[in-house]
Amino acid sequence: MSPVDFVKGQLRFRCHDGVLTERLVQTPAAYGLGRVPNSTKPDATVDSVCGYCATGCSLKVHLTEGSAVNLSANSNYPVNLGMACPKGWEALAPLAASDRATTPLLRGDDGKLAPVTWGAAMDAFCGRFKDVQSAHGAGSVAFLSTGQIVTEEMAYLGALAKFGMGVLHGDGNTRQCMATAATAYKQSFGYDAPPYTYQDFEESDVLIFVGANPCIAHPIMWQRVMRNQRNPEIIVVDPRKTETAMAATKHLPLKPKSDLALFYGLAAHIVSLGLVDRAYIDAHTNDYDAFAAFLSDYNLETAAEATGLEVYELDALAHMIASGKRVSFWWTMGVNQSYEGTRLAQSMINLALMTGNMGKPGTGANSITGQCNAMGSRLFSNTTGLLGGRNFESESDRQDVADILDIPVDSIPAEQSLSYHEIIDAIDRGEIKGLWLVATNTAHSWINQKRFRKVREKLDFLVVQDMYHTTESAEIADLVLPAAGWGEKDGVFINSERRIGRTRKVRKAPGQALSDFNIFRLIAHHWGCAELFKDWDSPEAVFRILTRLSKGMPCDITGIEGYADLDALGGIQWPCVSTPELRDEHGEMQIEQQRRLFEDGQYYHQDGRAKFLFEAPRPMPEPANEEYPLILLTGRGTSSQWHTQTRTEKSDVLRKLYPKNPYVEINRIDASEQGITPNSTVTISSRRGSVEATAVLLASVQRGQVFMPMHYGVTNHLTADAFDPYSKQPSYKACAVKISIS
Ligand SMILES: Nc1nc2c(c(=O)[nH]1)N[C@H]1C(S)=C(S)[C@@H](COP(=O)(O)OP(=O)(O)OC[C@H]3O[C@@H](n4cnc5c(=O)[nH]c(N)nc54)[C@H](O)[C@@H]3O)O[C@H]1N2
Ligand SMILES: Nc1nc2c(c(=O)[nH]1)N[C@H]1C(S)=C(S)[C@@H](COP(=O)(O)OP(=O)(O)OC[C@H]3O[C@@H](n4cnc5c(=O)[nH]c(N)nc54)[C@H](O)[C@@H]3O)O[C@H]1N2
Ligand code: SF4
Ligand SMILES: [Mo]
Repeated sequence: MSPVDFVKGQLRFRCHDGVLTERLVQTPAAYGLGRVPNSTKPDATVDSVCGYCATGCSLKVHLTEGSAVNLSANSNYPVNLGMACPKGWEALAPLAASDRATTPLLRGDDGKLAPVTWGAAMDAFCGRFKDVQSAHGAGSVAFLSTGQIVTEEMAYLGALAKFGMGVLHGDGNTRQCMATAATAYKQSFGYDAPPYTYQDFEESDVLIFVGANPCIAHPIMWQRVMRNQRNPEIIVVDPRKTETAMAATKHLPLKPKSDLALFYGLAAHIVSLGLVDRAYIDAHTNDYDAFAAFLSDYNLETAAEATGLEVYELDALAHMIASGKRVSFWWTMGVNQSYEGTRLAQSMINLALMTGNMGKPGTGANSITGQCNAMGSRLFSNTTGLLGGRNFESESDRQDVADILDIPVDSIPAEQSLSYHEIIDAIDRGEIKGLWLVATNTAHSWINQKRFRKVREKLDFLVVQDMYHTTESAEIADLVLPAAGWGEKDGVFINSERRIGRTRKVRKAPGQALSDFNIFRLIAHHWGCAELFKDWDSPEAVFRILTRLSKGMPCDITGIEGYADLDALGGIQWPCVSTPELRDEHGEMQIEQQRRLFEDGQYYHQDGRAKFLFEAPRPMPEPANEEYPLILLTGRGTSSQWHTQTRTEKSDVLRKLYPKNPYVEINRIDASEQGITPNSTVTISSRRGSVEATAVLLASVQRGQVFMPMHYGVTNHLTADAFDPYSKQPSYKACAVKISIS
């Protein structure tokens, strides 16, 4: 089962059990990338944060006559220390693709999308959406945004839609991704605040990865783990033996969705051993006694029963958590994308609190973020929370925002937005008739596609704002607005460790494509609400407005005066409060490059304490049964594929590093019992539909389970729309399916 590496041409591959993945440590030479041909020797370089994942690596972009010709990994940035993954190395390739949207496209009477001018596109956008609003009310137009545009654009979109256009409901694709972590932190800590800094990967003695596959999804974070000199225990809790599980010191292949029972059992055992940190609990938390009482129903046996793991393994893990010097929990989508994700995230937060593993180097209950700017969207997208982590329902919050932005307070809606799936439900009920998608490909990534496609038919007008006119969503739009992508515009991203970093325009967008920022300005003008945004005339001007909006909030960044500060320091983590001590006599910032939260044990609830939250585990919404005997897991396939593949499929190099066609990983014994042979075509069916994929037979998936990457459109034709009741995040990771030979 150990991986095999081999080199083919200039490419170095890693092969896991018959499946090609790619090498994780990158040097330009290993890939034949990052080499600048002599003819295009750069005359300048600029640093820009990568536009894919939330690691937030800095790339050094090589310029000739002001335009990007190549790039390399920045060795002088505290995040990636000279490393980048294949997507980063190939970040420029998708910009040159032939299917870039270069003019607005409007669906004509013949039912076809045809090029129109920006003027005609604006007439259609404003005319059609205003018609919908006058017929069905202001709330009948909604938007769905993203974690992949710069923070300044996100804020502009949210402010334009909600304050300028009277739109009541808008959410982001971060609902699919980070809503659970955000909700869990808010409830436990009083604010959505991932506490860690990447240095913690290197300073921990016990790292517990839960439902996270950083080897594939966050390869450079994984490299940071590999730099840890403390000989750490690395525990991976995942039903599959992932690339990360293979590289760990211990893999716990639990049954899908049994994590909550696992962590309650571990917590109960730690209590029974008397290994809790009572001093920390008493000084910094609330509701521990109720939690301890709740735990009386749990123990290692109940955990072993639920998870299928052995009591002795769990006992060892409980001792490691309770006695390890520096213990850290790291979770990603195996936790967040669950019908009980919020309580599950909090079950790890509880363990960290009760063992005093918070606020110290190498500790923490740490959610790893997904997209390059998911963290920006959590603070500033103005979707389900008011700008800066405020609440729409709070009169004083609305007044604060109105004062800072100098806009009438009654232009700010007093109600909370519907979340993503509630917006889809409202379309289904005929209450929302206009939808605007910005930088997200709902017609591939959203759960239960068959339903989404049906619901789409109920919309009077669908606008898709994207870099490409070929995405599944653009193809079913009434109007396509051509957008510039990463590398074609300026702004900031906020990475997983709360680091605000700059990304830059290093190329001109093709044809008439405009940055999202300029599209929003154009819409404000045509809609007739430009007056509200008179000061929002450049990304940096908006960044300064955002710093004002952060004042007094936990994410306070009033100390950052402009982009130059971010350049000078290699990005800056929030908070960064303006104080007299922040700068020396030359005006230079005196601030640590790596900062974690809660070092003083002060949380953001009014009384400064964190809260224990817990609830009994519930059964899986769609368990396997006789007709559908297998549990389908979904997630990331390789580090060369990004989501719905609109960008990564445009690179010749990346395309060589992943399978072209959809595939399903099946346990070898299950397959042989059904007569399924390697690489044959099989039909996978759920209660919602049937799709075909190539069978890949592995021992790394357990019996009774199969795995399909989300990168192929077919996967979400199978998934079942179940949601966490608190975070409203979809439970993408488990539904019941059957497989037959095609
Ligand atoms: N089954 C299953 N489904 C899943 C998941 C899973 O694990 N399993 N994961 C979920 C998660 S965590 C996520 S985050 C979502 C991701 O789902 P999506 O957000 O839908 O996926 P992307 O392919 O990243 O879509 C981004 C779109 O924005 C466009 N774009 C890129 N940059 C820009 C820009 O600067 N401006 C504009 N206007 N457009 C731009 C791209 O071309 C692309 O069409 O998928 C979710 N879906
Ligand atoms: N190459 C690449 N990198 C990416 C992305 C990408 O598309 N491609 N997307 C980015 C984004 S937006 C995100 S959100 C992250 C996602 O990053 P990850 O969450 O690390 O990736 P996933 O593969 O979606 O899910 C992680 C693991 O959860 C496991 N899992 C499924 N069910 C359960 C369960 O019940 N319990 C436990 N413990 N584990 C379970 C799956 O087997 C899977 O290995 O990656 C980011 N990085
Ligand atoms: S790890 Fe993430 S941020 Fe770093 S180069 Fe790869 S995709 Fe970009
Ligand atoms: Mo995500």
